[in-house]
Amino acid sequence: MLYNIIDFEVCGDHSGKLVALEKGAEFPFDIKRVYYIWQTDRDVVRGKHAHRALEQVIVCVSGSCDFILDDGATRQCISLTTPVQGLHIKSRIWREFTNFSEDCVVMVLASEHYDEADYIRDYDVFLKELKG
Ligand code: T46
Repeated sequence: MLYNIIDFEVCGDHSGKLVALEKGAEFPFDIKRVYYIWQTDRDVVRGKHAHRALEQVIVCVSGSCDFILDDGATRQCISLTTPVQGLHIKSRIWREFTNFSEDCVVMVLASEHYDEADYIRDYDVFLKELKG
């Protein structure tokens, strides 16, 4: 499985909408880090790596962008277009993301603290580690 889509519960009425993400049955891991990305030009390709252990839930809280996911056997493109869904990516999945709308803000909820040693930034090394 390359990814899961999590549908968030939305509170709100005519005064606006709210999504709360808390540790609990509906969330797949304990959140240790949150970061967000914005002001990325449409054609920039970010990511281009996999993680050895890290899991993430990725939410496009504004605008849209496309994620290309790859497990070494299958490659799939998923468009993120709504703040009411999260893209859950487990470890050992190669990801690239691009096609950013001007108003795109990507928020990432991560299962681990930042650790450069957790990154696999070379696609051939990624394939080798999958086989190993
Ligand atoms: C993913 C997408 C959605 C830090 O210093 N601390 C951090 O917590 C992070 C995430 C990054 N950095 C530094 C490390 C690099 O020098 O910021 C620079 C860019 O980081 P990274 O290559 O992780 O950025 P993206 O936008 O290519 O990818 C990130 C996630 O790492 C990635 O797994 O899925 O956001």
